[in-house]
Amino acid sequence: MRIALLGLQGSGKTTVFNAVAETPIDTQPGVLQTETHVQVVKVHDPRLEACRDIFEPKKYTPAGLEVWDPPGLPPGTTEGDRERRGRILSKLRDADAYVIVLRDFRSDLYPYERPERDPKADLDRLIDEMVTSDFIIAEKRAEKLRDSVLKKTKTADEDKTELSVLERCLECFEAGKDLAELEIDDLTEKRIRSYQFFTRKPMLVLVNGPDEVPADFADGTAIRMRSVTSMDAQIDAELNAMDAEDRPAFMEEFGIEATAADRFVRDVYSGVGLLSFFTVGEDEVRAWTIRAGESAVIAAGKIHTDLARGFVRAEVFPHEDLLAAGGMRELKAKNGIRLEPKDYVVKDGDVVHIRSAV
Ligand SMILES: Nc1nc2c(ncn2[C@@H]2O[C@H](COP(=O)(O)OP(=O)(O)O)[C@@H](O)[C@H]2O)c(=O)[nH]1
Ligand SMILES: [Mg+2]
Repeated sequence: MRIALLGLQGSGKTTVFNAVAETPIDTQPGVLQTETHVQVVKVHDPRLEACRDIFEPKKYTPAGLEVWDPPGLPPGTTEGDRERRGRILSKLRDADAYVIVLRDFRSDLYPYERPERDPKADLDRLIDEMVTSDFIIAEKRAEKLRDSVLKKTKTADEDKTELSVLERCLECFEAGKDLAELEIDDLTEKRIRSYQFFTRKPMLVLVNGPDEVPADFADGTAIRMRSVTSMDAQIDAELNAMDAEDRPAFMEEFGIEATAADRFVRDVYSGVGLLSFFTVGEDEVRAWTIRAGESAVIAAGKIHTDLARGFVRAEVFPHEDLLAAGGMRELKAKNGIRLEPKDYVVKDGDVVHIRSAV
């Protein structure tokens, strides 16, 4: 899962990144960021730790979310700003979900920007940016396809189908509707996936500043936000930079119930609709991330594409059963392992071992 932080310059993305990253990076506020920082944030999971205690495996691998911290979107309208914005947005398209970081503190860092906070206005502006960007991509492609259909080129039939899908998307944009609401079949879904539309992907809001945000903060926006949370990233980044043994006292003082990384993972899992399944054994105990509702063959593909290709059956059991039995042998003796077909819907906390013919 690739989660991109998305926001205006100076909204605090890099500070949020440093609050959740295992190894914080050195930054200079106000210096133009050119690279995208990437780190995997581990999913701390007591259920997996309990499995580890049973096997004492050679290798222990928690699930991870890949977090991207790209340069911020420049607010200006100059040609240079437009180009930079286009470049950043096009790179961001490859992410699977977005956490929109909004500035909820006063800042004089960028003199051409409004120094007062107005996170709602910034959110509307970012959404507008994404919808416009999606619209342009759809419109450009549609134009090409119309041309091809008209000229009855070799691919005209295929192009006609693709065009009809795009036209539905364009209608959606024009009506100011969320592309996520568009109901399409799996085949059509595959077709439009290649466009990497922002507005078809899960979006979460993170309001960065000292105040709590009301739950209805993002109500009525043009794109539905899957969740809204707040973070005082400056404080959380400081906390994350501390030695682990100094953290609890600091957390207590500031009333922080869990580390920023844990809260971030929790929000992304629930907002995007993710779950973890496990593979266990003496060699490795490991967690994997999939979307709720995904099947055993998709789970197999996460482990290795060969396992999906040669999928025969999945051996499945809830990890709780393993913990209760105390070991694999005991679980087998109780007939606690089920065999499931390709379309079995994997549950959160399932242990899944794939039998494959390849
Ligand atoms: N007061 C306050 N300042 C913050 C907060 N988060 C970030 N900043 C400051 O805002 C500036 C820009 O932050 P940065 O993370 O570099 O923003 P980015 O451009 O979105 O990556 C820095 O000077 C940060 O110290 C916050 O929660 N409160
Ligand atoms: Mg930054």
